[in-house]
Amino acid sequence: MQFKNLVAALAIAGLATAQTPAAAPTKGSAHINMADIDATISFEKVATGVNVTVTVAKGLTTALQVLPSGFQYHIHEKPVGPNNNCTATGGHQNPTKVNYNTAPCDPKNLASCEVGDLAGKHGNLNGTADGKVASFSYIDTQITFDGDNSIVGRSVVIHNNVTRIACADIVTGAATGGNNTTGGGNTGGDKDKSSATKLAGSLVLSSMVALMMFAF
Ligand SMILES: [Cu+2]
Repeated sequence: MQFKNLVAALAIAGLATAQTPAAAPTKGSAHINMADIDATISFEKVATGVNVTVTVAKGLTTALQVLPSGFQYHIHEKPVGPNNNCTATGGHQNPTKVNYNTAPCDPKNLASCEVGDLAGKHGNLNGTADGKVASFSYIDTQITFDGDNSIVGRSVVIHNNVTRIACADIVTGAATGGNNTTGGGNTGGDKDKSSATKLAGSLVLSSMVALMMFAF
């Protein structure tokens, strides 16, 4: 009898583990790899906000650049659509409903900026002769990995004046390939989460089997 109780307790513990919500991720990245543009925007939670690292391996040339001020890039509300459809990403991440058209983002007054307006807050990407932009980093104090300002499930879009020229989903975990909807696929998925879920699942399964074996 006691052993049966133990097995039942194990099974319940296994179920409880499986139902515990996963902690918010602390890392993510968008690897843009389309339209001859290769750019990676990485995000990592730090004590003061989210550290953002931008690296452009190719594609942002001065020949392509329309505006003297450079290429804008933002976090957009929704993921990229099928076949790298950047229009499907919707508008900029803007939970505070800032009206960008009437008052441009002033980096010294973050309340004036759309949360997802990384270029407005931290500067545009300046094109180069060979299209590469040296890696640079900054800390954004608005974006987060959970809550209203969460970047999880969103995307990054690069613009050339008003044209959306390239985009990719933000994938949590460390990126290993392109995040575009054609090509590399979402290879940078949250592996920690999936392995934790699998472990919880196998605990439940083994507890269930044990319970069935000893219950009768
Ligand atoms: Cu944008």
